[in-house]
Amino acid sequence: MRLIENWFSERYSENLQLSFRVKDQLLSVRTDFQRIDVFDTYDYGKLLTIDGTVQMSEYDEFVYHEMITMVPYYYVDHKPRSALVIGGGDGGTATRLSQIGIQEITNVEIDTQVVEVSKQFFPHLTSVFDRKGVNLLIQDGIKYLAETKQKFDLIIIDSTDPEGPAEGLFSKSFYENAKKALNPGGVFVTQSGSPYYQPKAIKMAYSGLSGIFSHVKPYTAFIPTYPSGFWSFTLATDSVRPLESNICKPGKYFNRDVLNGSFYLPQFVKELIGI
Ligand code: AG3
Repeated sequence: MRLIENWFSERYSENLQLSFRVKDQLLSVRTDFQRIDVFDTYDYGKLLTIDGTVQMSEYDEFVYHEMITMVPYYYVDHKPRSALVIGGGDGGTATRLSQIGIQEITNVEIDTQVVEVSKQFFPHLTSVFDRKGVNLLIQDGIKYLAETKQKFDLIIIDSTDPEGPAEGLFSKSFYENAKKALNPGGVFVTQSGSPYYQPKAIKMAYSGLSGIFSHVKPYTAFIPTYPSGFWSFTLATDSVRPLESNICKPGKYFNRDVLNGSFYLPQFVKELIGI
């Protein structure tokens, strides 16, 4: 990754980019799948990027990781015990799952280097992989879901953008396999990109999941280091229980109001997905 006068920039379009002033470039490695970089930034601490796109910063990872775990947690129609994470080799998603009381976690990451790099720079997030009940598998999540006989209460897709290795994680056949691997009353959730800069991602997730699950509900969060700062997730399930949001424990971003409010979509997002 090129550093111009100690700034790392993620390019959103021909005409817009977000730049972080960088104290130091801590690592740059080309793996079998992608290029991984780690920067030490002034405003957001350590920053993990893949193919020039921000995956996680030390100071705002809590938003993404709380929202991708805690929201679906409260939608499972029983107390969730088991979860499958596809992607998420940085450990952030598995860490939050473990904190909210899910002990049986299978985490399938395609690129062993994502885990190795994260162990080096974000050990507080990867230590979950050493915990009893947490099973880290280095393999292709698409193949894993097509073949597994196991069933889970939660399936979480913590992927990169739907280009390159992650593209198949937004396909209908993948969603069908996910449904087969869910326990009754279980919940599927995928990150589905920035409605401003990646309208394709939320459209693919919404339309693909709609044919397969009876309830498909996109929700959003504010994540400063991601394109436009406005981010979407798409949740899918076959059974919605009345939410007992009065029992929900707040995180640092997540709370009872966020649980309900994040599902209220701006008009342009509704129109994007045709609802
Ligand atoms: N995975 C979703 C990151 C997508 C960011 N896209 C971008 N910056 N263009 C995050 C992995 C964190 N566990």
